[in-house]
Amino acid sequence: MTTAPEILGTLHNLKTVAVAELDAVKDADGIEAWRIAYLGRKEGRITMIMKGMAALDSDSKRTVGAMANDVKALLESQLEARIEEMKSAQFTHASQEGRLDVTLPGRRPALGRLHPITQTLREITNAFGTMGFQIVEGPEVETDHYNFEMLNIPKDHPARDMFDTLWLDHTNADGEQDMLLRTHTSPMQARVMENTKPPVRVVVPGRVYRYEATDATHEWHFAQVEGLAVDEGITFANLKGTLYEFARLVFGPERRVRFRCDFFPFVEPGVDMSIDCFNCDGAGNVKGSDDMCRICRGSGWIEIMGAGMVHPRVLEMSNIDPSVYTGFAFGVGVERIAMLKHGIDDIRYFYGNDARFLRQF
Ligand code: FA5
Repeated sequence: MTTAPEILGTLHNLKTVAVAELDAVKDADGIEAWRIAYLGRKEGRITMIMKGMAALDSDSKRTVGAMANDVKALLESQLEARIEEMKSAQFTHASQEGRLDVTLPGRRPALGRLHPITQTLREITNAFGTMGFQIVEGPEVETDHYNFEMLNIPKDHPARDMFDTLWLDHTNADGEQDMLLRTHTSPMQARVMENTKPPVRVVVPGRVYRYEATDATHEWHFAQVEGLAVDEGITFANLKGTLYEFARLVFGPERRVRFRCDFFPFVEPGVDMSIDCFNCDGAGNVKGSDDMCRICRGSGWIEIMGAGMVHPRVLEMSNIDPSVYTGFAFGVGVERIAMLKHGIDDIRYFYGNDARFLRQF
């Protein structure tokens, strides 16, 4: 945990470095990059420092908070001054060359933004980051071995039907198709366990693919965040505690959460976790009518992830002794989280490339 004197030291250094960097900035792009790095509302250095104060006692919070606000105000005023300075330098330069027509309307530069799914993905990984999970990434083109076999789904196992797979045109020595577009981020469970000795605590964000018909809550490609924790003495209580904290961080304390038994061959026991439907507030029907809510299909709940205790067989296959270690795993659907957070009633908006939709985030 970071202490108050450490945070004060960081703020002090940050002020000096930030002002020096701002002086060295040469153009509008540099100014914007500097602004995002230091004053960005989501992940700027000042914001991150303020977030880090949460664990301090109230006296320290007051002292550190006051200094953080002072530094923020100073950086904001320095930024304004630097922008004015650059504008007047530009004006002098251009008018000296006789090229500046001050009567022309200004041209507003088009600023890009992060896709709402990228934003949500970062929010999810940040939430698990606060609980000590590291981020790792894996390949989207996977082998049958990692996507299925290492997850306790051998060839011809009926559980393969749970995942409508997009196979690649590639065969092994026996003439069997052996490469695919990963149907979930779970293959990274085995890849991580093979290469890391417990304790393991990782989250794996990434894109997955399924040969599936699309509807309001299903896409054929979507994003998942896998989670895996393996250590001595990990229990189902740890899984529930972690996922409750995740729901609290991402949705706030008022959202209701439900766990139900579910089957995944790579966990035992397995569950799915749902959150009450944002569209009908969990009622199952459209407010003031008997019409069924089309988002939760009348159930009042939206499933956001599968989870469970890592199956001993999966640990064993990755050379981890199940008599010593236990673990939990989960796989969150990112689009479903974004829909819940923003009240979006059709998943297909995310990939329709309509700028009017995307501009809202
Ligand atoms: C899995 O993919 C498992 N790998 C999850 C898991 C991981 C279970 C670790 C146990 C341990 P499932 O097929 O239910 O499970 O997908 C997980 C989540 O992805 C779902 O809860 C849902 O939020 C999302 N999801 C599934 N299919 C789609 C789809 N077609 N479009 C959008 N999101 C989807």
